[in-house]
Amino acid sequence: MTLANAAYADTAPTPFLTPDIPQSFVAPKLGYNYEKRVVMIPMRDGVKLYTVIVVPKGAKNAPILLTRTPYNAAKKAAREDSPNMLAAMPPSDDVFVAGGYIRVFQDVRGKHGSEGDYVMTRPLRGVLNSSTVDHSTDAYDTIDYLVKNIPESNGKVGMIGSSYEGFTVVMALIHPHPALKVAAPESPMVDGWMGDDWFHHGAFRQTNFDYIAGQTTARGEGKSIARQGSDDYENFRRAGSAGAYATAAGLNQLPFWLKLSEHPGYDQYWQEQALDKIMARQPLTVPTMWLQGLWDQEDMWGAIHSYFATEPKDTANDKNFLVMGPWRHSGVNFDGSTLGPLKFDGDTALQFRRDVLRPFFDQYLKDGAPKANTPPVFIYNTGENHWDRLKAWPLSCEVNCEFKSKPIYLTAGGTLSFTAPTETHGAAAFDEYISDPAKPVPYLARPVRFADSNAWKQWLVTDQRAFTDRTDVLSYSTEPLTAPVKISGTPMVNLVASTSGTDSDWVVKLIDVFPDSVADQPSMGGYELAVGMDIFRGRYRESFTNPKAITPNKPLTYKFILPSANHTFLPGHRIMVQVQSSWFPLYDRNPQTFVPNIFFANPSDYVKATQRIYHAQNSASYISLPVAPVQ
Ligand code: PG9
Repeated sequence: MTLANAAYADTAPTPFLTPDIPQSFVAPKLGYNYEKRVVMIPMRDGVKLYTVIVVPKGAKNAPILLTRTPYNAAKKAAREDSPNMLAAMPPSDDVFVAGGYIRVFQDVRGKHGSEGDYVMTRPLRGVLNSSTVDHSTDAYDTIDYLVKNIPESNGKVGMIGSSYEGFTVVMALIHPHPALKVAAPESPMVDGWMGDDWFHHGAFRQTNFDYIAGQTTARGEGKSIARQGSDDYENFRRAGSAGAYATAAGLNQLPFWLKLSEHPGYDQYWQEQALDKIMARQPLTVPTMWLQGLWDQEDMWGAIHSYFATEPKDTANDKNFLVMGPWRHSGVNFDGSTLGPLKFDGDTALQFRRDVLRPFFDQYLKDGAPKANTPPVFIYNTGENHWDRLKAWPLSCEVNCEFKSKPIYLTAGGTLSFTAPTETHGAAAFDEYISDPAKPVPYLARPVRFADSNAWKQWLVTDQRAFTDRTDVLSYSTEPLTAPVKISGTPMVNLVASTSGTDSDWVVKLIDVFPDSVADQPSMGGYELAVGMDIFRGRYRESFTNPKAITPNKPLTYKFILPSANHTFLPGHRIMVQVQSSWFPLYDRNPQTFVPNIFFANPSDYVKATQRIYHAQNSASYISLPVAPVQ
């Protein structure tokens, strides 16, 4: 008798040629502290969406936490093949698993296990969507099903998710299902043209090509774009325009790229999708915590602008909340102790999830839970390294804030000063550089690899010294500060500049320069940390919808905002501003000749330009700094 027969006394010996791969295999669920159910939930148009429901063992009257994703619900709900729910769920679910929540992940229509057609960030029903469905109805139908079909639930649903998943949370807030009691859109993609993924103030972000290919070449995992060489700076420069790169990569087969390239300006296509504007027109019924990173390299616009848009409706100050942590994109869901070389006061992401997010969700989702002590605004001070609990945001601005912002001027000799320039127009009243599209300023020190996800996650905090001494980058700096300068709000750029071309990009960086020597972290000596930086495509100076050629060599004012900051420049540090005209290959190059659509600029359109930044009395360049008192 074989060993096997001894174990299974009643079974006949297994013939040697029995195929060793059975028709199916079911892993035993012994010892699991949760049960996973996979259901296809029908939407109002008959399309069924793949949904994973994870119920903790013994759950009764439990709340439901829902995420709708284009990133594979099955995978999201199976971080590890573990009998322990904590190990099986995404790491940031730690606080909700501990709280006994039922967890639900759903594939959006057209992706992974779900039926239907996929449309990138499918617009709301209306001028851009003539069908009967959108993410608002899909969320509604899903919530309706969940509260009727999970006997262990108490019928209350919260939604959470970052980026695209944050976008689906915002969509659910439009005509929300009555069982949706609370929401946390994390770094939601809200306005893809103004400052989220696709463009910033009209300048196109070429990292999106990989994203578009990854998301839309297949219903499941998509294809990546093969590279000619290992430095994307060179790969993109050699290709020419963004359109030429896309054509060479075969992206003309992908409808989303075609739609995007047909709408380079802020036309109806983008305006009708801008969810902050749409939220501003909605009643505010669901308590919502808008959150994002202060160094969010993907969706820097969405959360803060949605908060601004909805805040006037929150008359009782009990529905609209803002959280900004010292995080990269989606950093709230990972370890928040460090970002690049920056070290924070403990795991700031866990602190937030444990001390603010979970009590906030419990309050609205758990029967009999106490009222949480949720600050209207919870924001990290990135210079002093601590959380601030504030009543309102911003603290400082040009009008109608507790404190009034103060201009800091770009002045002669590369200086930066709170005193306005006194020079009158003339030869000395500007600084000049040549912007050459053949040698654009890199956004990261070369070699640049978009596929290097670590470099991408940290790029907003990389040392700007790598670029300071380029002849096509102007730097203006204060003396070392003798007293701290705190900013709490949105720095506004007022750049008076001319170009010898007929179009131009303007990149402005607000930088904290560390002292030459930093005793407890020598590698930070002299570090140039960007507190906020952004790009503006000059053709949109007068109108985002109708671009216009720039009059060559004429000083013109360019006004745009930098990302919000809550930062203290400490004594011994210097404040610096840098100005340049390219940020490559993250942003496509401006040819510096006005053409109808920059995506399809011809090689001959790319010309060198002489750029001047003015610092005269009647044409002063400055940043309006949201200065607030230091406590
Ligand atoms: N930032 C990503 C994205 C969202 C929406 C559209 C395109 C990209 C994301 O992280 O989901």
